[in-house]
Amino acid sequence: MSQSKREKAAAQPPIETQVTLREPKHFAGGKNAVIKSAEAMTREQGWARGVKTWLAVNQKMGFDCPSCAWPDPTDHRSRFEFCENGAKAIASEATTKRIGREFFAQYSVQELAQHSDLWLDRQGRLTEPLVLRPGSDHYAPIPWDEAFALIAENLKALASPDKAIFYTSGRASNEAAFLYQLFVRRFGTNNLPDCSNMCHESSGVGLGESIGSGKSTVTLAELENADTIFVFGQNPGTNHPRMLTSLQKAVRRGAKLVAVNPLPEAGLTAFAHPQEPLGMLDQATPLACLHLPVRINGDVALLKGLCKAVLESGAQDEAFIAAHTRGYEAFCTDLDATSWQELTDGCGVSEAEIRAAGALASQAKRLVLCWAMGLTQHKNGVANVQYLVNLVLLRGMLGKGGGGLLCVRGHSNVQGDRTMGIYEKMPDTWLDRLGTVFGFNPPRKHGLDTVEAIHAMLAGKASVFFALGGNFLSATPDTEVTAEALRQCGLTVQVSTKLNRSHLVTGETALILPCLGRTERDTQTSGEQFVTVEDSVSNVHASRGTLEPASPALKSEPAIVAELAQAVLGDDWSGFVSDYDRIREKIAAVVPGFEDFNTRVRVPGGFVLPNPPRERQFATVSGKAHFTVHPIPQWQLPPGEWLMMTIRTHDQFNTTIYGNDDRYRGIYGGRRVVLVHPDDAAQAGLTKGELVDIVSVFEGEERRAEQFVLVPYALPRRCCATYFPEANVLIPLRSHADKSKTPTSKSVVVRLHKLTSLPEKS
Ligand SMILES: Nc1nc2c(c(=O)[nH]1)N[C@H]1C(S)=C(S)[C@@H](COP(=O)(O)OP(=O)(O)OC[C@H]3O[C@@H](n4cnc5c(=O)[nH]c(N)nc54)[C@H](O)[C@@H]3O)O[C@H]1N2
Ligand SMILES: Nc1nc2c(c(=O)[nH]1)N[C@H]1C(S)=C(S)[C@@H](COP(=O)(O)OP(=O)(O)OC[C@H]3O[C@@H](n4cnc5c(=O)[nH]c(N)nc54)[C@H](O)[C@@H]3O)O[C@H]1N2
Ligand SMILES: [Mo]
Repeated sequence: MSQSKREKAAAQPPIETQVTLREPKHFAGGKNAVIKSAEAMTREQGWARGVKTWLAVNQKMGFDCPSCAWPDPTDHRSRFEFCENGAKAIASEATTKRIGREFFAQYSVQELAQHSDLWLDRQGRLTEPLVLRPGSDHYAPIPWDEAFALIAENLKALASPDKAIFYTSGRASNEAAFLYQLFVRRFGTNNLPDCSNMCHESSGVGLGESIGSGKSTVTLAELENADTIFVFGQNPGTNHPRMLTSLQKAVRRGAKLVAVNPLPEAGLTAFAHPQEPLGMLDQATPLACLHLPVRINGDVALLKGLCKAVLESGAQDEAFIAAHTRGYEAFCTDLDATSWQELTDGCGVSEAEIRAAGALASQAKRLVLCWAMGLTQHKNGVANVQYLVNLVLLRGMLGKGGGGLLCVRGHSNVQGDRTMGIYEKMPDTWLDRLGTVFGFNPPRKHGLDTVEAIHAMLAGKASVFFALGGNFLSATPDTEVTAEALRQCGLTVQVSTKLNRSHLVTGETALILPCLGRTERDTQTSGEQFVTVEDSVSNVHASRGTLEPASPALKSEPAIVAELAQAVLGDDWSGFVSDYDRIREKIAAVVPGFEDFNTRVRVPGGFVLPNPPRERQFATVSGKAHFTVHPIPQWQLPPGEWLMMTIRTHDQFNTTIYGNDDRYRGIYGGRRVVLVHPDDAAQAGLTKGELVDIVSVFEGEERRAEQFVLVPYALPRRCCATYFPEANVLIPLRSHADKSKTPTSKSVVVRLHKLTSLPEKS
């Protein structure tokens, strides 16, 4: 479909190269965490409203923090149960700023696209449904019923339901997600890609194959009681700050913490708890006793080394292995045949360091392995996760009262959304129950995941794109390609709280449907409603907003989905909207583990879903847990090429930019930076502060991101780091993990091209 008269809006944020560099920090938290929380709160909300949200967040009768999926303590909750970045997320959502029809009359989509992501977010909350008509450059108001009718008309006109794509971001509640997948499957497709495809999909696939369940096997209390904790590829100081409270507790009890990360992240080095008097004085507790500066994507080699060290010290749990696993012999044969030289070459960490960490893993009585995006976003992301499983199986640490796997999730309800059926390939048994409870035959053909959905839109095989939250354009790889894919669509629809770039790069017709956020009261005809979420350790609990909605025209996500379903399917879904207990009754009937949902979720703190691997029950093909064998990934980088990871700063939540600082890494006032080892920089003739273009190289194709400021930084040789989403333009759509299709956001081969120098800023 052509975009008649509309000029293209820029898919990438504008180039801004101001940056100030200071020394990186050696601890996370402290007084600055409190100061920054208060700054965000006062700037966006004001004190009265701000304190009201602070007192309700993560409390048993309050709302679930819209930031990460870190669990809440079951017993000892603090009066302020949130972190600096939770405070920023709340401030961003609960801001008192508003944008409505005047704003969109003033700015065309092309003009809006000239602004930074920070600017877009700072404009305030969306307040009414908006439409961008064919040929027009400005969004204009549209009544809700007309918006639903427009979507219904477009969906019904499709030659097949498979020509529509229904994306979900992991902030949607269980109730919204369940209704949404029901509507989508009743409409006739499994095209339900979600942010998880770009996130922990490698974990889900790897864990599913190896232990028969894609979820963590430990509780929060078990983490805090562990004696040995490894944190792989995760930056909790920024992305899961409340995890530092748990790590600090464990370390104070004598636990040993090992950080496996190319970067010496401040949050893994030490933590000053901002709610402790000494913490407020920046007195920090040292955390990791060992930092293994693994090369980017060196984890398979490193984990093989750890396993080899465990075997050499005879610390394997033979009884557990014999009773509960398969594949042990092949696993040992592979390790025997792998030399220490191959292992150290493969990860860039010395044999002595691997052996030191291996000794800790061997001696552990309660070993917990935690991980996040540093492991999943590689071609061999699934293999990375399966080697974590191998190590845990070797030590018999599943369901042993304390040890296990902690897959640290991102979005606050991404795990719950999957439990509710947001998945392009839900198992047949699940679909059978859905069909029986609702009296229809759900489609069985697997749907499209995120990468496949982009290909389908590009090829004209899908032409309606609907997003329940998120920022598809900026979160997905290959920004310019994804932009073209979205521009090919006849209709793109975004259910959103705040303005983002996916509202600007659209199909021929585009809709913005503004919804309530977590912090807001949700009142329906039967009274005030609550929703539910599931955290990283499978705890399901209620979330009740406390604030007056940003606008009377907002609808809740369940209401939007239900009204859309009514418009498309012609059924009456109003019962679901008037009382969310009616949705939960159906969830209880369809989803295993949710029996008596309405009663159990009303118990303060909620309930924990069953976790078969903890009981040493493995729903794998053999009924046992599986050791797996994978080769060490080989990176033969010719001179002048680097392996790049795209990571988050301390001032963003994914594509939502709260500020321009990355305080712990000492980078202030700008986001367009590329971090390289000082010796690599010197060798390449590059100097601190100079501007480079980054060119990625993949299967003979080149992609360019312009003008990044060079920052010498302590990371392994031949590795470099940039920030997401500015660098997404460099990630080829076809470069994704085997089996999980997670884009390789942390393994991008790049060259750095010299430009003219910037004036010295620091
Ligand atoms: N404040 C805030 N909180 C968030 C988010 C946010 O953007 N802001 N995002 C949320 C979401 S959706 C998610 S998924 C999580 C993300 O949480 P993280 O996974 O912590 O996020 P990233 O910044 O991608 O950091 C990945 C870490 O992995 C390391 N790393 C990169 N490559 C490798 C590698 O090859 N091997 C190893 N061992 N390490 C590597 C990086 O140095 C970095 O420390 O956080 C969630 N919470
Ligand atoms: N290069 C690179 N790319 C990555 C990653 C990476 O590490 N590197 N990480 C990947 C990961 S882990 C993830 S999870 C994805 C994230 O992908 P997404 O989940 O698609 O992106 P977000 O930036 O979290 O979405 C932010 C938008 O969600 C909307 N929103 C916020 N709250 C709500 C709400 O309550 N309801 C609704 N309906 N909308 C809301 C707002 O409009 C906001 O602009 O990005 C992935 N992309
Ligand atoms: Mo994520």
